Amino acid sequence: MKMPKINLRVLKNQTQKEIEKAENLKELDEIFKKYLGKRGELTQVLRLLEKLPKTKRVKIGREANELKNFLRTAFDQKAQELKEKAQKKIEEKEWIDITAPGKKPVLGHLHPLTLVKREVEEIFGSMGFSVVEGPEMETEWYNFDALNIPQDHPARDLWDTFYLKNGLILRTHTSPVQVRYMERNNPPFRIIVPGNVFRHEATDPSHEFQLYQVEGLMVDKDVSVANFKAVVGEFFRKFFKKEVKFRLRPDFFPFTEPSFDIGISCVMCDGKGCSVCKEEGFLEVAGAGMVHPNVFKNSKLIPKDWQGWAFGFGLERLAMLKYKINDIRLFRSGDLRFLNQF
Ligand code: FA5
Repeated sequence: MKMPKINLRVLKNQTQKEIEKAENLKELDEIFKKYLGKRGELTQVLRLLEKLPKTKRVKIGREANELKNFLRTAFDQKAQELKEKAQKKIEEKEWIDITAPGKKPVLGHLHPLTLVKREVEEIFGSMGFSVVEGPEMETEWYNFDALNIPQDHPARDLWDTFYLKNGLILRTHTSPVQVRYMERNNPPFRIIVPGNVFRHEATDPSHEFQLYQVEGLMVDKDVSVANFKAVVGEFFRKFFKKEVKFRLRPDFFPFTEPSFDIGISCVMCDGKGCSVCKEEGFLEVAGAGMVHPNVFKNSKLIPKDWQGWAFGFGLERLAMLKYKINDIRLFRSGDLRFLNQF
């Protein structure tokens, strides 16, 4: 049989070059198969050996086996090298410096009105007031009639009302909850009612069409304006953390008699007069008064048996004074430059 010409040196050079060029383990495996696999070029040579005459067989056999061992070592070394390279790449990509300071997760924070609402609840809570809630969609009965505001009474014009298609309205104040609560609970009691109210009003630095109010109601056998002043004074002291100048002025609300509004010395201008307090030096923060006998009647309580006072604070106005905010519209603007300061 005529043997094909075998040039082991050429085979060696060629294999070495290809091994050298392999970029990854897959490529290297292909090269291994090409030369040392079942049908690999060197494997073929080894298979043909037995067909050679003995003299040649020994010589070529030794050389071919030496080449096989040499190439195996070369493949192993290259495989090791590629594995290390791949590992290094992964490490570079996934390297973690466990001594580096951690990244703080960005946590949200509470809205300034929520902060103020919670603080108001806590302060009144410390004076024995419970927190009560009522519906934002309200009947005209609770929002007006039960509060001594009959259909044709001009006082209805005090609050510009949003009327809903379902026959209800968006409550214009938190006072309807006074009646809702008194219908179901026997005095004595003290409650506050924080909640959203809605008014079809034009906005300006101190007016919004959606605002938060906190209603307060205290009913007992012998409750007076003096009690009211003491409680409100204590609230202001705790809320502003200092002695605060405030004034009660006669006002009119159909559901209180007498009625007054509460104004606080404007912190923006120190009482000198500015756009927030409309040049008055005082900012109106609440309406208040002694509960009207008709409201007791409409709440199924006997007026001569009970006395009570009530107030309705504007929560935004309190927050404006506390944090020196000069425009009420900022609260619901969603402007993060404003909100992130709290
Ligand atoms: C009332 O809403 C009465 N229900 C308050 C009350 C309760 C009186 C119990 C007597 C007894 P008034 O409309 O004045 O009253 O609103 C009360 C407070 O809400 C105001 O003093 C003010 O602080 C705030 N407020 C009212 N309207 C607005 C508005 N458009 N924007 C911002 N704050 C407002």
